[in-house]
Amino acid sequence: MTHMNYEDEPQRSDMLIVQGTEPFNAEPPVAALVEFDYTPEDLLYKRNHGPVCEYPEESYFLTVKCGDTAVLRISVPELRSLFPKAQVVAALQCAGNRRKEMGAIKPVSGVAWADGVVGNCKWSGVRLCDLLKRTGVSFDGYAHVCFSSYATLCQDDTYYGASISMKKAMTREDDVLLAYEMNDETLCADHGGPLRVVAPGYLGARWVKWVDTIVLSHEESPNYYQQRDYKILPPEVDSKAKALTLWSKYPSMTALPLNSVVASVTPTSMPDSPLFSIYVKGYALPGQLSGGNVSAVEVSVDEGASWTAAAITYQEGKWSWTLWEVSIDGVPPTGTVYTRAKDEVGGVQPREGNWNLRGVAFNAWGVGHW
Ligand SMILES: Nc1nc2c(c(=O)[nH]1)N[C@H]1C(S)=C(S)[C@@H](COP(=O)(O)O)O[C@H]1N2
Ligand SMILES: [Mo]
Repeated sequence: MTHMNYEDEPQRSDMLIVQGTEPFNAEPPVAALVEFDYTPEDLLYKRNHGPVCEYPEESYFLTVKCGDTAVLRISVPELRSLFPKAQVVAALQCAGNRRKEMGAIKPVSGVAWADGVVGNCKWSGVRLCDLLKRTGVSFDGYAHVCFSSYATLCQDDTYYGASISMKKAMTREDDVLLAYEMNDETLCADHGGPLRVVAPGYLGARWVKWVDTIVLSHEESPNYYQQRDYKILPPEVDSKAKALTLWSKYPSMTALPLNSVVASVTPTSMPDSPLFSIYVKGYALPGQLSGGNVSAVEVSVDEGASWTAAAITYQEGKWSWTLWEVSIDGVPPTGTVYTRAKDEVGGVQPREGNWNLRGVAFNAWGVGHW
């Protein structure tokens, strides 16, 4: 393996739970995470497959290619000045969110993330469709847009890469951006600055950080992280050896499923009663393929026999997360609360999540204890 240099890592907040330092992988405690509509940088998870480096914006260039032919080379300051600034509020989520819970069913391979590898931010930058139109090339026949970052080394390939369909890229309402700002501030190195892909509705792995090359292609990105990872293998594939010949047979993941999570449960005693009251808070995420955001979050203290609607306290547009809270009176001193999200197109979060080797896309009912 190539030697990777971890000497230039940025300063990081001590509010994160560190899962690994080389590469740096960390997530916030989920109770703190849901206190903010827009996740502050200090509380946004950091997920890396290699070192993080700071690059000056002035000398950071993006190259767009059709196949092998470069058709545009543009700096980040030029992207800022030559294109209208587009803005989208979108949740960023790692496919491995809740992996620890899936791993309790049967061991899985990957960072044992709890439920904090998600955040909701305001992203600003250039619309990918505006940039691609500016190249003047005909997109006919190119089915995929591949993003690469050659800037830093990574664990499993010579560069980090991913792709999305040309359709996703060119659908204006899908709001795919090349972002240079997060929450109205210059995008920092940890989150992909000077330039990263923002692909609302798609798993984090496609949001390529430090993007420096875009290739219009007939094929998906050949990169390891598009072809050999971030796929849902069937449950009988329970070892890396079995997976080896199967990766190419399964589709690359795009969207993550409808989900909800309990972030905190606060019990209080009730006057003149042996019973308690609980105050429950959490987040929910849309099942992003369906095209509808979360329409309701319900909680149950009797294993799903009856459900109470939670109040939605924050949701914004098509791609944001949903924050919710609810109080339930008359519960025993200890217990378990479950949650399920519903969406605008009739989807309901399932009771069980499907186990898979890489521990991705876990969306069983949310669960909390008091
Ligand atoms: N160049 C590069 N881009 C990357 C990654 C990476 O390791 N290198 N990790 C991906 C994964 S798996 C996720 S979940 C998100 C994490 O983004 P964040 O660190 O800004 O939270 O970035 C994606 N983009
Ligand atoms: Mo991820």
